[in-house]
Amino acid sequence: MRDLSKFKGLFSALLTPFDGNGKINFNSLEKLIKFNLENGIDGFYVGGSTGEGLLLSNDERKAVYECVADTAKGKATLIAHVGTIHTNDAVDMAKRAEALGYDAVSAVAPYYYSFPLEAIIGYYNDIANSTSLPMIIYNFPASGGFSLTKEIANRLFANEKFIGIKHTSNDMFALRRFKELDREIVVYSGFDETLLAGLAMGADGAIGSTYNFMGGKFKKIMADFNAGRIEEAMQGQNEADEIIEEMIKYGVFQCEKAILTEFGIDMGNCRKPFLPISDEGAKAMKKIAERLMKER
Ligand code: MN9
Repeated sequence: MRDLSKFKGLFSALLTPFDGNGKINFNSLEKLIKFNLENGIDGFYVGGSTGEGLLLSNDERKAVYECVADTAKGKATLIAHVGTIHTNDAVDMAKRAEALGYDAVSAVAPYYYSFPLEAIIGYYNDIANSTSLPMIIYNFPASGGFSLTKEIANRLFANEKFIGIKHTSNDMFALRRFKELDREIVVYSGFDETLLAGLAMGADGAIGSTYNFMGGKFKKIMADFNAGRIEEAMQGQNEADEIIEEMIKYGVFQCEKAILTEFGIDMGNCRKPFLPISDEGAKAMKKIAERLMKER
């Protein structure tokens, strides 16, 4: 039986900063990783939706893995998101993550072609069997139509390499059912705005984008929940949700970059076809950043 303790806790879905020419800004990336570590983040989920992983080339994705490993290895648990539409590319990235000393790999289901279930199961097993690393399924039904069920999960988890699910869905019923698979796995709450609900339904941890700048606030929500201080946890969740509600209006990743830039980490824009943040959005995020800085 594998020890899953290092996979529990609060994980930042790490953002990818870009410079004025649209290239990855490794200087800012390093600062962002260190900032997250200072805030007590337990681990990093690298190159996922938040990291614009699907807008990076394979070489860029590997370069980001490397920067994270150089800065945070031994200080936090590292999960490399290697998901893509192309199995061989995902395998290639998983091998790189293994060589860099990552703790696990993760992948979103292959998208666009509405692949049949057997193809999706084949993709996951091909990636999982290509390295010695454990595999975490990235269940994100809104991204491409594939929705993991307990029955499908039981088939995948017959392979011992599979250890967890990042559940980016507000279907809390499904989250709970995943905790009742034939063996113990880690389940992550994937939407920050419903972290507390996820915890109440048995999530072992959370992977999310807003932890890049509100890690401390969410660590407290988790600690309050674990100590049975539900009112306090609810208050913390509500404070975070007021901010997330504003961010959703203007584009979540753009807003996160704007807030962190206000904090002094130059994050740049998101990659096209994402649009740059609107002036109105930038103003709203400046206010939020000022408030958060005062709280610190
Ligand atoms: O990785 C993120 N998921 C997506 C987790 O962006 C699809 C979340 O952290 C959201 O950004 C966040 C805001 O909706 O919950």
